[in-house]
Order: sequence, then structure tokens, then C-alpha cells
Amino acid sequence: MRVAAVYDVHGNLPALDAVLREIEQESVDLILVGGDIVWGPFPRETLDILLGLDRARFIRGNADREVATRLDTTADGLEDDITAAINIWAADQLTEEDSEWLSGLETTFAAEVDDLGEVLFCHGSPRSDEEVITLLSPPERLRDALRVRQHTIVCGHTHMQFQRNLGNHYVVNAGSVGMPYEGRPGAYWALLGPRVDLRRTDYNVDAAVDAMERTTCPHVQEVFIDTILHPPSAADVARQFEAIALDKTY
Ligand SMILES: [Mn+2]
Repeated sequence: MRVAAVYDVHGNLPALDAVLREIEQESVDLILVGGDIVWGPFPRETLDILLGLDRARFIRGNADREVATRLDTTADGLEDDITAAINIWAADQLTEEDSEWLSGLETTFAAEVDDLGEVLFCHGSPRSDEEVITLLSPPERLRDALRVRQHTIVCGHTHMQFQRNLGNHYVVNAGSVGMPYEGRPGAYWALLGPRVDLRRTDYNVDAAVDAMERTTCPHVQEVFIDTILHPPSAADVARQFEAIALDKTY
């Protein structure tokens, strides 16, 4: 099987459209949507496009869970007003049914991929939709997290592409379609089978910015527009995530 891994779209419809057009040129058997679908400026349209695909399978990201449960700052563990405002706004764009569907998604998915064998797809790590795996993660921190039978694990969540050995596993980060931390604009995803092919698709970022400005999404400028125009570098973000991960348990 040949799988397109489409992660962390974050409601960036123009970026998703460009990636899906490119996927049409490849003969893929499955589009694996790796979570963090709706937390972004076009939740409704993004979900509709993805639900209309045949051959798509979905796993849930932390942001989908937070939108679906309308997580705000009155809940434990969320202190960030901006995230909360976007959670509530995105939830308001969806139906009750959509939220139930998002909440009920599985958190991992396994598929037999050409030449790679059985590959495990997850959002953060196999055991948590929030655990970070980055370019810089030390293998010891992830020893327990990666205790699964599959050799190859595909993740996302940290919005940076890589492929690296971690302990006895080969870990691929598919990158982010809608909100990459790659130092360079574009829509990032991965094609698996027979090789691991980390892909970057160009799209019209200026047109996407114009469309985002016309939404009522709160904090759209600082959270989404600034990020897609001027993505931070993977190395800088990896250092920040690794510092935070030192104090967390999953
Ligand atoms: Mn995430």
C-alpha cells in the first residue's frame, strides 16, 4: 500500500487544496489524515473536503479533541486564552455531530506499506496526542513512548519533517500542511511506500492570507497569518519543545 500522510492541516484550506491536487497525481491507496484538522481559520470547509474524500482514514489530534470538547480556560490544564478562544470559535463552526465524530476518532492507525512493513500512524506519540517528538528528541526520553511492535512510526504534532532512528524504531514526522515550522512557507506532508518521501507543496500563501483575513477566526493574524508567512525554523521550535518536554509526563 502507498499512503499519503496529511498531518496538522489546522484549518488551512488553501494549503490542503494544493496538497490534495498533488496527491491526485500520485497513485496512493490511502490518505491518512493525522489529526489537528479543525483548529484554524477554515474548520468547516476543511472538514467537509476531507470527509468527501474516498480512501481517507483519520486519527485524532490533541487540537481536534480540544475543539470537540470546547476546552477553555475554566478547564484544568489550559491557561492560554488564545488557544481557548480558537477552540470555542472553531467548535461554533461545526455541528454537534462533527464534534462527536472528532471526539470518537481513533488515536492510532496501522497499515501495511510497500517495503516498509506495518507502519503505525499516531499524532504526537503512540501513547499520547500531546507528546512531542522533534528533530532533537533524545532516545531515552521516548523509550517508553515508542514501545510498540511496529518498526516504523509516523507522527506529526510538532509541525517539522524529519526521519530518524530513535532507539530501535524509525520515526518519520510528516510535517504540517497548514502551519509548518520549517523556516520556509509551503504545505508539508509525506508519501510512504516504497520509500519515505518527505514532500513540500507550494501554494499561494498571499491569497491564503487574504482569505484568512476575511474570516472571523480570533487571533488569526498572530496565530496563523504570521506563521504561514514567516514560519519559525524547525531547530528553534525543537529546542523550545524539548525544554517544555523535560517538565512533562505523558
Ligand atoms: Mn497537535
